Amino acid sequence: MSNKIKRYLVTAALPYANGPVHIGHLAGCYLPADIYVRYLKAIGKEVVFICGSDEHGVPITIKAKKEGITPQQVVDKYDGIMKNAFKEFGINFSYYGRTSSKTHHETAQGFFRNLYDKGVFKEEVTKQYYDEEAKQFLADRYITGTCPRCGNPGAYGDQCEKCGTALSPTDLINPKSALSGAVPVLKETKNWFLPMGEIQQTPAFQEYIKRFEDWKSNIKGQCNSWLTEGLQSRAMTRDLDWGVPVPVEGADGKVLYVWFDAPIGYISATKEYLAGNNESLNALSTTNWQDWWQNEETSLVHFIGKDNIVFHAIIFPMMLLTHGQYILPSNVPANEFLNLEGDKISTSRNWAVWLHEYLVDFPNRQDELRYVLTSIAPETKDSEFTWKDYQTRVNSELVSIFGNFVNRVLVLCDKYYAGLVPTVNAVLSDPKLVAAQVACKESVAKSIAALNENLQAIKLRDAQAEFINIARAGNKYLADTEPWKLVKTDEESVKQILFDALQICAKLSVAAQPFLPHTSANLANMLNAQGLVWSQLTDAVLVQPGTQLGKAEILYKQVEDEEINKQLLRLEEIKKSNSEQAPVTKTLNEVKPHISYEDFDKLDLRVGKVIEAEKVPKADKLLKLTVDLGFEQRTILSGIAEYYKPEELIGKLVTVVANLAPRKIRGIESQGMLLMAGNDFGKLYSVGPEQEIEPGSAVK
Ligand code: B3M
Ligand code: ZN
Repeated sequence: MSNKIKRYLVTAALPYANGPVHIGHLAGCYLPADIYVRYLKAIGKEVVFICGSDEHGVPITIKAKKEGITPQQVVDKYDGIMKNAFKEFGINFSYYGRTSSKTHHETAQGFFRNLYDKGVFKEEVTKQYYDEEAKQFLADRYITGTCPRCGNPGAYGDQCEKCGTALSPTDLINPKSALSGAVPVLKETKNWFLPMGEIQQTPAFQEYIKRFEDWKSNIKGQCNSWLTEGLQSRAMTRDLDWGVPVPVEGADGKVLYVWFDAPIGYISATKEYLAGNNESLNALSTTNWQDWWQNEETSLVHFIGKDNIVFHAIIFPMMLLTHGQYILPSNVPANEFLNLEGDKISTSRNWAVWLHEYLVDFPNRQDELRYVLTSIAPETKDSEFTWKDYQTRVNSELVSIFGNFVNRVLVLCDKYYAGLVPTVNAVLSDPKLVAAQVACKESVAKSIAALNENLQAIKLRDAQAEFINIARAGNKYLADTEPWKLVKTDEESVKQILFDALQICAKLSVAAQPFLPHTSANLANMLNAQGLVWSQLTDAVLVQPGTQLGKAEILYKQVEDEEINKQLLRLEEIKKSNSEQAPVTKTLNEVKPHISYEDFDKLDLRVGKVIEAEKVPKADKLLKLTVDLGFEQRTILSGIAEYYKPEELIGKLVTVVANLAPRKIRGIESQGMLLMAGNDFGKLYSVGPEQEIEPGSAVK
C-alpha cells in the first residue's frame, strides 16, 4: 500500500438483476470484498464500498422472455431480493445502486459522449446477425451454433463454454437464433468501437499494465495472454432495445454495450451515495465524488469473479484512461469459481445453495456460512462446497475450537468469580505453567502478525486460519494448565490463567470483526467489551479486572446429521428432476446407438387426455398433470412449466409412456411420462395423435 494513499474505493461486481444470490456469488466476490473492507475500516482507513444491480444486458432480457414479463419487471423483482440477501449476510456496502437510475444513465451517457467528442471511437459499419422472424439484431448470447474449435454444438456467439474459447458470432458453424430457432441473416449496422489494439500501444496503457506484476497470478496470467494475443476493437454500442440509449445522432435503436455502462455504475453509485444523507458519510473526510474517482490519493480496488477479469483489468481501465481524468485500479482481486457437490453451480439447473433458502433452513447462522465459504474461498483455483465439509468445518472448528474455548473460559469465570474478570495478585511461578503461558503468548502474537499480513495481502483464507489459530492457542493453554484441576491447589495461578484466557477471548472478538461480524458483536457483549478496536489486538490487557462479564451464550450450534441430510436430499431431488425434465436436447444430428425391435417393444405408449394441470409449488419447471388413459387416471409430473401454462394443456391429447416405473419427484409419485418434441433452442411441444382418438389407444 503506497504512502500517498488516503482513501480506498472498493467495488464488488454488480450482479445481473436476473435471479437470486447463491453461495458462488458470495464466495466469489461479495464476501472477500466485505472482509477486506471491514479490515480496512478496522485499521482506521477511509473506505467507500460500492455495489449495485446490473440491470442491463442480455441476461436480463433472456430472463424476461422466459418469464413472460418485461425486463423492467425482472430487475424490479430481483434488485430487492439481492440487496436483502447481501444485507442478511452482513455484506456491508456503503451503497447499493442500480444501473437503471437516472444518475447512472446520465453518467454513462456523459462518459460515452466524452470519448465520442474526443474522437476515441471508430465508427464502423459491420454485418451483424439479424433474426428476421423476431425482427431484431441478435446479441452474442442470442446466437448458438457449433464451436469451430471443439465441435460443441451449444456454443454461444461470444464464447464456447465447453472449451473456453472466445468467439464472434460469425465464427459459429450452423448459427441459430436462440430467440426463434431461425437461421439468422447478416445485415449491415453502424456501431462505435473502442480501438483496444491502438490503446494497448499507448505509453499510458503500457505504464498501467506494470501494475499487473503485483496482482494475483490468475489475473496476471489471463491479462497477459489477452495482451500477447493482441486486443481487437470491440463495439461499445449494440442494436438492442434494453439499456442506456446511445447519446449521439444516428444511433436510434442502439444502446450502450452493457460492459460499457455497468462499470460506470460504480461511479454513478458513488455519486449517489456521496450526494445522499447516509449517516456513514459523517466519517468521510470528503464527499466530493471526484476525490474518490479522480484523485491519485484514492486506491481503487475491484473485487470480481474470474469471468469478469478482462472487463475490469483491461477494458474499463482503457475507458478511464482515454477519458483522462480518472484513476486506474490499483488491484483487481478476482476469485476463481466455487463448485457445489462435484458440479458447476448453475442457476438454470437450480444447482445452487440459495442464500434466501439457507436463511430459512439455518436461521441466524449466517456467520457459519461466511466462515465455511472463506475457508474454501477459490482464491487461486476453483474450489468445492459440500454439505459434509460444511458440517465438519462448523463442528470441528467453529464449535470445537473457537466456541468451545470461549465457553470454557466464561463458564469457569462465572463459577469461580461470579462472572467478574479476576484481579491477579501474583504472577505464575510454577515453571510448567510459566512455559505454557509463554508458549501461548508467543503463538497468539505470531498469529496476530500473520493475520494482519494476510489481510493486507488479501489472502483471506490464510487470514481466517490465523484467526482460528488464536483460539487454538487458547485451548492449548487451558489443556496445558488445567485450571479446573489447579483450582484445588493454586487459586492464585488460576486467576492469572483465566485472566490471560479472557484477554484472548477479547482478542478473538476483535479479530473476528472482518470474518464473523455477528459473532464478533455477540462475543463483545458477552465480555462486556464493546468498542474494542483493531489496534488493541497487540495490547496485553483488553478487559480490565473487575469487569462484570455477561452471560455465557453458546456461540455456535452443532450442525446435526439430519440438517445435512435434508440439504443433500434436496440436491438429490434436483439432480433427479433435472435428468427427468431434461427435454430432448440431444443435438439434432447425433443419433443414439441402435436398439433391437425387442427393446422398442418393451415400451407401452398410450394416448392420454390431460384433465387437470397445476404448477408444483416451489418447482419452477414442474407441472402436475392428471392424465386420463381411459382405463385409469394417472398423476404425471412433467418438467414443462416453462413451455406450457397449465390451462393450455387441459383437454390435450398426449402420448404417455405408460409402463415407466413410478418415481417420486418432490414428494409426489409420478406415474408415467409425456413425450415431447424439443430442440436445442428452447422449443418444446407435446406429441399427440393428429386426430381425436379415445384415451388409452396404443401408440405403436
Ligand atoms: N453483471 C457480470 C456478472 O454478474 C456483470 C458484472 C458487472 S460488474 C461492472 O458476472
Ligand atoms: Zn469449444
